[in-house]
Amino acid sequence: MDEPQPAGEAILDALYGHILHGEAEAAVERLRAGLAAGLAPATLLFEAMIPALEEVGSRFESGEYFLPEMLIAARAMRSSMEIVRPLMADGGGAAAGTVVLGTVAGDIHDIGKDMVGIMLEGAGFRVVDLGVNVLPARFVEAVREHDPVVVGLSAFLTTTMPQVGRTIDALVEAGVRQRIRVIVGGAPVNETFADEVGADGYAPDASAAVRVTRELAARARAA
Ligand code: B1M
Repeated sequence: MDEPQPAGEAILDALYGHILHGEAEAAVERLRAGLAAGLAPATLLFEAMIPALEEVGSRFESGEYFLPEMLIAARAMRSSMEIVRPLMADGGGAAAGTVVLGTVAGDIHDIGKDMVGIMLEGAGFRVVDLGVNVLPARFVEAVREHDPVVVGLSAFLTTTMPQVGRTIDALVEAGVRQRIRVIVGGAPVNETFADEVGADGYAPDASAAVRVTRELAARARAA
């Protein structure tokens, strides 16, 4: 006979399954049940929601999932993130400085970028989120408008990675590059790529993004 699972683990398993299968309403219901049972928002996010999307990616890669499955899983993730976001982003304002954040041109993935935004807000940064498919000129405009300490660029496709370099080039050409620090991230991006395109920092995930952004902001203040 199977061992009975502790309530928290059963909730995490169910939430994982609902996101994996794109069952948005059931996912939200399980998420609420998890919170009511005392599970931390970060536990629900990092131990159920994100692993589920990782599995979606693996199934897409192996041909078991197609675009519709990926879309409905993303929709279930989004609905769940709407609940988690206010619980995690309670850093209380702009004390740490402003970060302009966006997914580069040609790329419409935003779940990972949004998570970085949530964590940065939670760490006390004011986040100006430009959304997805952001043209280099829009980043330049946002730097002029919001005077950020750090600009964060996300790219999730190998085909959109070159847009990271183009965006940094546009910041240089517009004469605003020296006022800001640039951090880059997204699944196909790595440290070597970040160095090649002239970024100041790279982070593999949202919590590392907070650490690196803090370091970059501290360096900017000391300069
Ligand atoms: Co897309 N997609 N997708 N997709 N999708 C990937 C990225 C892919 C890896 C799937 C796969 O094949 N395994 C693959 C890219 C392959 C590649 O180029 N290397 C892929 C593909 C091919 C595509 C299409 C081309 C499919 C098609 O049309 N044939 C298409 C492209 C559309 C476009 O952008 N032009 C496409 C479309 C979509 C959907 C619309 C269906 C949907 C997006 C929904 C949305 O975002 N609103 C989708 C999804 C859901 C995925 C997967 C399954 C999940 C992405 C995700 O949200 N992951 C993804 C596979 C995967 O990632 N396993 C995949 C969870 C998220 C928490 O992780 O995004 O890595 P991640 O973010 C992390 C880090 O990267 C980091 O922190 C985040 C949190 O920890 N990070 C930063 C992110 N930004 C950062 C910025 C920083 C620092 C760290 O500093 C500023």
